[in-house]
Amino acid sequence: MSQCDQKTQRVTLGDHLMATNPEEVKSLLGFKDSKRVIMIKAKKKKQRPDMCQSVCEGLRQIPQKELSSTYFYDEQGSKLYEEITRLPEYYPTRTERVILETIADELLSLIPIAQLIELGSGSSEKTRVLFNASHAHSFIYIPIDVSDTMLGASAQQLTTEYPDLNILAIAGDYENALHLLPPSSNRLFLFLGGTIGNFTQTFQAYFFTSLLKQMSHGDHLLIGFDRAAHDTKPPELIENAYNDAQGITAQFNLNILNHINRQLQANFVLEQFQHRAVYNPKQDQIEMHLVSQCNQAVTIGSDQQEENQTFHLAKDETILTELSRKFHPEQLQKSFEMLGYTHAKTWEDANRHFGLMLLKKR
Ligand code: SAH
Ligand code: AVI
Repeated sequence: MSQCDQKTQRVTLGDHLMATNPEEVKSLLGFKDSKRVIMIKAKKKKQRPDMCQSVCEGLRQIPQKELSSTYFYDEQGSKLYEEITRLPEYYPTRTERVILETIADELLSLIPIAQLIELGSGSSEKTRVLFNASHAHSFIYIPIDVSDTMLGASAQQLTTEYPDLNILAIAGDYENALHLLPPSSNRLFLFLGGTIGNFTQTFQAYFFTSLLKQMSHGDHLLIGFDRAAHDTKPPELIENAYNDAQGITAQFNLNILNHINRQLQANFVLEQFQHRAVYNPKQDQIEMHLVSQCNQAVTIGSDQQEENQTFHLAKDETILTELSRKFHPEQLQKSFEMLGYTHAKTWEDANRHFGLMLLKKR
């Protein structure tokens, strides 16, 4: 178990001792001794490409340039995503919330939760359904998110709304953060919003295999998934969710270029790109692109930097920014069983637009 020492603001996590930087914690969270929240930053455990390397590799790719959808989520990107979740066209968030509200009591009676760990927690908006349904907050809530400003602000807000809730907020990439989890049994891992759809099939298999290795007997995983088009879910419903009338999804898509410009001193001109999102019925996925409006060159890194790199885009050439895969529940269940998970239960809304799948370690 973790020991959160409020006075020293240090967190002991199994074998890892992470000393938080108190100034950083204070500025991110407005931390007060009375608050039961600790925020830590996950350090890189593995040698993974940094942002510059990943962006340059993606832009070098032939024939399809691409950027990791993780780079959507700077402060502005997280705010735009929150706006998306409230759009009339974007059905996944409100549908998932309805399912959560329906199943909350049943779920909490099935699992005696010691830790509630949320991957890609964002604003933790829907997680409140579970906080509201549980009478005493005897578990530790561990939100993990790469967007540290959103994570900090949400954790702070939660302490106000739920004064007896202990929160260990981990800022960083899922993979790095998972290595920092305090050992425990009876953990419920949450992966909501359909974010599993933003993983490629290969990464999905790799990621959930490593997660399973970390899970103990009695741990569960609850996955929110968006369903593929079917008899009562026309493809247009899915496509419209990514082409809203107010253009918020377009802003969200273009913001990835702003994030890269700022972080990597790049010079993307946003006006020279256009948002495109199409549903590919053969692959059951939304493919989101930025379409170059002219022949252009983009430089990553400033002139003063030795290692700057220039990339050329032809008119109408696209950069793939996101895949949002949609699922058939039976296939999704089978893919988890093949990895070694046991299927416990799947719930869906009345229209079968969205689902929640509960899995456990065999
Ligand atoms: N779970 C929330 C938010 C989904 S949006 C919901 O259901 O509404 C996806 C979230 O995952 C964002 O908050 C984003 O910052 C986070 N995220 C994206 N890539 C990540 C990564 N590699 N590691 C950790 N968090 C990530
Ligand atoms: C976070 N994720 C599940 C969203 C999705 O629907 O794939 C991100 C998003 N992209 C465009 N709109 C919303």
